[in-house]
This record gives sequence, structure tokens and C-alpha cells, in this order.
Amino acid sequence: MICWIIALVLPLVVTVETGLPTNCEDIFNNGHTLSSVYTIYPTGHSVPVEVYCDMGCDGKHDDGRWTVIQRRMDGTVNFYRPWDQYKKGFGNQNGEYWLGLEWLHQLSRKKAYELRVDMEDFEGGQVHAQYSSFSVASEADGYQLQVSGYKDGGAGDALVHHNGKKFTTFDRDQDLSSSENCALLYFGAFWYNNCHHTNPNGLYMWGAHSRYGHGVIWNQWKGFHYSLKSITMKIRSVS
Ligand SMILES: [Ca+2]
Repeated sequence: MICWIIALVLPLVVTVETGLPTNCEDIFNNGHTLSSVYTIYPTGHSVPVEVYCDMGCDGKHDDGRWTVIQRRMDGTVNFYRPWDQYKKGFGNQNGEYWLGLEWLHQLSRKKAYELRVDMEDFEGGQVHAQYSSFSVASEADGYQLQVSGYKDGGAGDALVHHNGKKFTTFDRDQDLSSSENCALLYFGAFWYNNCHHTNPNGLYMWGAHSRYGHGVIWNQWKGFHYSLKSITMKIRSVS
């Protein structure tokens, strides 16, 4: 909690003078150990993007250095958006945002990444799920998700159901439901199967509800009738 407070008090946007950082690990290695919003350059030249770096509460090298790629925490940002916005990214890097599929592809085509998903319910519960491998293919390949190497942090493995799936928005149906568009059905956008075991970009719905599969869902932890208080997806390069 302390690291979050510091991050809110000091919303630094740092321009790095020496070398262009491609992710939050580079930012950390440049001496910036505070969790905050920073500028990275995933394509390796003069195309900047702002990102929230979770450096860990105590700045320990084995704890933080995460590049946050998705975050829900208070329902202040609308996540029911078209393909073009999921491609480019949207939201507020100090709060709720989606980094963007093209950035995810550019990051993961250059380095190998792991993924961690942190989540919270409205009763004070906190769990996570970790995956030793995470990558996103090109737009030509539908921004297909590759995720594997699950390691339990109490959340259960919801993403195995989405491994190898293409990304679907309400205006681009690449899911495995032949009769429906899963994004339209569940008011989200994701690497839908037919349709989901997690819906992190769904409607922000404040806990238990009666609408099956709607809300910010992680089924293996809270089921299909519970919308989470917060969820954060973050990646870190692995050697
Ligand atoms: Ca479909």
C-alpha cells in the first residue's frame, strides 16, 4: 500500500537521458526505483509511450521492475472500446489503462517476457497468477496470445483457456464462438475463446452480481458472478 501512496504523490514522468529504455526493467537499471509513470520506447527509436512501472514496494531487484500492461481499480475508465483503441492503447497510466496490443507485440517480439496478474476482491482478498512465458503476435496474426508456465498464487489458472487465441473487440470478431461475438456478449475485449474464463476488460461492476460472465471476471478464483475490485496485468523480461 505504501508504494501506491508514494506513486500518487510523485507522479514523475522521466525522460531518460542515456539510452532509450524499452521497458520498466531498463528504467529501473537507469536508477529509477520508484513505482510511477515513465516513458519507454518499445520500438527502439523515437516513438515514446507512457507506462506505469511497478518497481516493487521496496525497490528490491527481484520484486519489481514490472511493466504494467493493463489495470482496473475503480471503474473510472470505459473499457468497452473498438479495435483501433485496443491496438493503440487508452486510459490513464496513473489509474486504469490498457497499454495497447501493438506495444505488447513490439515488446514481446524483442525479448522473452513473463506475466503476473494481481487481483483483489471487495472483501480484502488478494491473490495472483504468474506465467513464465507471455507474448503477443502481430496484427496480421490477430494479436494472438501465447501464455504458458502457470505458477499458482492463489488465483487459479484462467488464462490457459485463452492461450493461442486471437484478440476480439466488438467491431472485430476473432473468437471461437461461431454464432456470437464474445466482446459484444460480455461487454469487454480480450483473447476470447468461446468465450472466457477471465474478462479483465469487462464492465466494472462492484462484486457479486447476477449476470453470468459479465464484469471484471477471474472465474477460477471468484466465479462467473463476481466482478473484481482490481486487476493488474504486468510483464517483465526473462533471461
Ligand atoms: Ca464469433
